[in-house]
Amino acid sequence: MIHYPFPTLTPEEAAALVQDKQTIGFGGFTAAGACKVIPLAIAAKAKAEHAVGRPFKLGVITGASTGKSLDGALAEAEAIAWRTPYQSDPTLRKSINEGKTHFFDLHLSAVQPAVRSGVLGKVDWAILEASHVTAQGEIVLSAAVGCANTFARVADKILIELNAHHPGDLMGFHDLYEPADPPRRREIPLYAPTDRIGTSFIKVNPKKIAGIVMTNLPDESGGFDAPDDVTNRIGENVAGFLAGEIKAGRLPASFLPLQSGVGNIANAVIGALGANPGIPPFMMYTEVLQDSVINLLQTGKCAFASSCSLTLSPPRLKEFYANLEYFRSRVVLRPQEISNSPEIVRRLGLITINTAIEVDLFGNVNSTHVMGRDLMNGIGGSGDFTRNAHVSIYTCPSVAKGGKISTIVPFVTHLDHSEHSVQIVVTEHGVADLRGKSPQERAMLMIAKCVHPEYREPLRAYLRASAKGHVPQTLHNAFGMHLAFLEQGDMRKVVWKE
Ligand code: 0RQ
Repeated sequence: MIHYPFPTLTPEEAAALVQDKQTIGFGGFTAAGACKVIPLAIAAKAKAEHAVGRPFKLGVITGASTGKSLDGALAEAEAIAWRTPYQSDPTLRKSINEGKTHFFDLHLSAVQPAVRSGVLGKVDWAILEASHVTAQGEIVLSAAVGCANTFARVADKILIELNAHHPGDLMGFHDLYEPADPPRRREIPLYAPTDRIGTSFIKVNPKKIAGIVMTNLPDESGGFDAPDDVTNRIGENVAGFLAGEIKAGRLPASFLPLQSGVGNIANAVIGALGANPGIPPFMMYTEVLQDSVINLLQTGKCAFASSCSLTLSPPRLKEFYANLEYFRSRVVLRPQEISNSPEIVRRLGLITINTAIEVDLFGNVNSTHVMGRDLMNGIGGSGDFTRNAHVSIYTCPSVAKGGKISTIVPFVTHLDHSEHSVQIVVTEHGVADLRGKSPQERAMLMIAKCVHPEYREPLRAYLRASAKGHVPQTLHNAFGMHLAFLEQGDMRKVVWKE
C-alpha cells in the first residue's frame, strides 16, 4: 500500500475542484486510457450548476476521441464550450453540428506543439488515467499515451484516475519523448519502429497532483463488426496491390512499416494483409492498434507494433494483458506527436491506409464532413500520415446509404487531403493507382476501377459535359450529385446541366 502525499478523492470531490471556464487536457487516445469517473462527475456538477442558473462550460483538449463517460457525458450535460482535436461521440457530434459546441479540427501530431506554444490558452487541469503512481510523482499511464505527458507538464494541477483494471506492471510499454520547440528543435532520434528514445513514466512534482481517484473499470472501446463481403474485398484489394508492388520491385522485398486508421474497414484491411502470402512479416508504426493487429502479433506476421494506443475490444485487451510478457518486446506506446510525427512518417517510409468519406475523380479526399457541412469525427491522424507517406492509400466502400450515395464524386464537398498527397484509392471494385497520372487520366481510372457500376455512366457523362481545361471540372455541375441526394434522396437522380 503506497502512502501518497496527495489526497485520495471521490470522483465528486475531484469534480468539485474544476471551475467554470477552465481548460482541461484529458489523457488517453480513443477510448483507450480515457478517464471515466472524473468526467462523469464533472458532467453531474455541470448539470447541478445549470439547474440553479449558474454557467459551467469547459475547454476540452484530448488526444483523440474518448469514451462515452467523457465526451458523451460532458456533451449531454452541455458542459463543453470548445473542443479539439477529434471526437466520435454521437451526442457531442450533434452539439457541434448544431453550433452549440465550438470544435476545431487539428492534425493530431499538432496538438502537443499547439498546447506548448500557448495558442490554446492556459491548461488548468491535466486529468489522466494511470496504471501505477508513486508517492514521488511518477505516473505510469494505462492503455494509451495521447498528449498526457505534455498536459501533465504544462497544466497548473493534475488529477489522476488510478485504474486497477489495467495491470500494475505496464511499466516499460510507454516511451515518452517530448521534442524541443523551434528554434531549438533537433531531429527526433527515432530511426526504426522498435527504437526507444524516452522514459517509461511521467515524472511530476507530487505537489502538482491535486488528488487521486481509485477506479476499476474497463475501457469503453466498442468491438468491431465482423468483416463483410465489401470490407473483405477492400482488404483483399489493398493486400493484392501491395503484394504486386513488392513483386514489381517498387516496394522493397523486406516491405515498409504500415499505418492503418481506425474502424471496421481498417480492421479488415490489416486482417487481409496478414492472410496474403505475398506480404512478408511487417512492422506497424501507427496511432491505433486494433484487434486484427493482435492476431498478427500472435502469429508473427506482424513483428512489432509502435502505436499511441491499444484500441482493442474488451476481450482482446484482456487477452493482451493476460499475455503481457509476450507483448512486452513487441509493442510500444508513444505520445501522438511522435506516433504521428510527419518527420518520422517520412523517414521510415510508411505505407499509410486510411478511410475516406468521399473521394473525387481527381484524388482529393474528404475524411471529415458529410455533404460539406456536418462533421463526422475529424481529420485525426489521417493528414499527418497521408501527406508524408511513402505510399498513401485511401479506402472506402464505393457507395453509402444503400447505394443512394456514391462515395466517388466529381468534386469533394470538403477537402482534407489534396490530390498531391493521395496516391492510391481502393474500393471493393478495385484499385486506382493515381501516381504519375494527369487529372484526365485519374478521372478515367477512378471510374474504371473504383466507382460502383451504377454510377459509372453518370460520372462519364459528367466528364463528357465538361472535358475542358487541365482539370475537367464544371462548376455548375460539380455538386450535382450531392444536390440530387439532398433534394431527391438519391445521387442516381442527377441530371447534368448543359
Ligand atoms: O454512417 O453508420 O450512419 O451508416 O459514415 O462510415 O463506412 O462505416 O466507415 O466507420 O471506417 O468511418 C471516414 C468517418 C469512415 C473515419 C470515416 C457514413 C456511413 C456511416 C461511417 P452510418 P463507414 P468508418 C486514424 C486516422 C478520419 C480520421 C482518420 C474517420 C459512417 O475513418 O473518421 O482517418 N476518418 N483517422 O454510412 C454520407 C458519404 C459517406 C457517408 C460514409 N459519402 N456520405 N455518409 N458515410 N460515406 C484514427 C485517428 O485519427 C484516431
